[in-house]
Amino acid sequence: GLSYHENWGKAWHSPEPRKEYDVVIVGAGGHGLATAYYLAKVHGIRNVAVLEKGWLGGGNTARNTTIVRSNYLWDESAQLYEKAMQLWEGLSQDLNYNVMFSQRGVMNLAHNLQEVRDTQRRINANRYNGVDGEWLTPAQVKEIVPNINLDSRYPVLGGSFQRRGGVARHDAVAWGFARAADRLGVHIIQNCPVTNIRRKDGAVEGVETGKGFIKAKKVAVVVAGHSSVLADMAGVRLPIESHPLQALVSEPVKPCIHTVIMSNAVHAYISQSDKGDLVIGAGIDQYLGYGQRGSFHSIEHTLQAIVEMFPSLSRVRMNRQWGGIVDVSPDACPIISKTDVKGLYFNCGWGTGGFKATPGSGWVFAHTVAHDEPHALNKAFSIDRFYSGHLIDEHGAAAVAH
Ligand code: FAD
Ligand code: PYC
Repeated sequence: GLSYHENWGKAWHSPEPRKEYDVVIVGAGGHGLATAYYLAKVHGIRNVAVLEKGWLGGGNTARNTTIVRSNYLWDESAQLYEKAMQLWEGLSQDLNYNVMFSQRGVMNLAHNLQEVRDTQRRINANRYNGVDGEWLTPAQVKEIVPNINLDSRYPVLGGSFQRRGGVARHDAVAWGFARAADRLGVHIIQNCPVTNIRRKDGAVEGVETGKGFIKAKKVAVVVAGHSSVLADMAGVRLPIESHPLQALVSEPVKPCIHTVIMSNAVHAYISQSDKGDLVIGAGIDQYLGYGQRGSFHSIEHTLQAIVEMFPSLSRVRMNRQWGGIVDVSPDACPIISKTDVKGLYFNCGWGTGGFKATPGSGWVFAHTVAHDEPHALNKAFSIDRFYSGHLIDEHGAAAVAH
């Protein structure tokens, strides 16, 4: 069908690496590519390479359930995720690439009285921060999601609703940022694993890779589940644990779920893709590991909950299941930070919830790398909070069981 389009140009080039760059970004997920794009576009730094051990966008960017929202509890995180939301709202135009951002709303269900109180508190905090949110009674939940069973083993007592939340097409986000960064002169180099970070006199010198040594004035690491592995190469310790997180999709069915529904208590969330697949995700697998798969009992538990809440889905067949490796920090918040090694920066700890942050993460990380100082929006997310004790506990708003 596409045979008449054989002269299509490549979306991005695959250059041989230069000997030296101003900035080397490790990891071509959405966050690394967004960082490269904003470095080039906003800060005019174009002698940049993004090094990827596999194919671009093949990590968690390709494996997530694409939920986008900004309804976090504390001021610091609400403002950071809200910046990302505002960037999402203009992203397809900015990149000239359709990232299929669909603001179909995100609902977080409450199943017990404590969850009702916590959720209502969060809605109030959100509104103070200019983040939209409203409380839904069970009847209002049913109006938006007619096929939900409110009276199962997990009774629905209400929920929050962020109407500006929704989903985006994960691959398109990586591809859109990659193409736009490439057009600004950024080198994107795939199949190029970083195997060591060289330092001299307390400063970064460059990276050893599968394609040889590459010198760099600055090295910015954005490798999600492999963050502590890369940190170890530079003698830096990060308070990060790597866990599998699983998701699965069904065969396509006719439209039956028109918003995103999340339930922390039952460890399940569900939406429906434009193609018709039901996209379902689980809580994290409790063990640590780097295998991009998970254990059967986690998804079995999730599907039990989904079927209790949506009995009409009990006969739908599941097509595919997979796992990604998420980088979980002690307060369920990211680390976007300089390190004690001059010229070395880390952006990690997004855990189960970094897809929604992709443009905002790139925006503030590019600023941090360009100025060697955090942006006002990521100042509170520096690594030193684990020494000062100024943690930002977002386990509740993370909305995925940890
Ligand atoms: P990645 O896309 O993983 O990119 C990191 C890249 O670094 C990878 O491509 C990897 O190959 C590369 N890399 C690693 N080591 C090296 C090396 N040594 N050299 C070179 N490259 C290297 N978040 C949400 O907001 N909403 C959701 O609905 C959601 N659902 C999720 C569901 C699942 C099942 C999973 C696994 C995650 C989910 N997340 C969600 C979390 C989200 O996917 C991540 O936080 C986010 O995608 C991280 O983006 P990234 O660009 O940092 O990571
Ligand atoms: O952070 O909203 C989220 C999320 C949903 C599924 C996984 N993470």
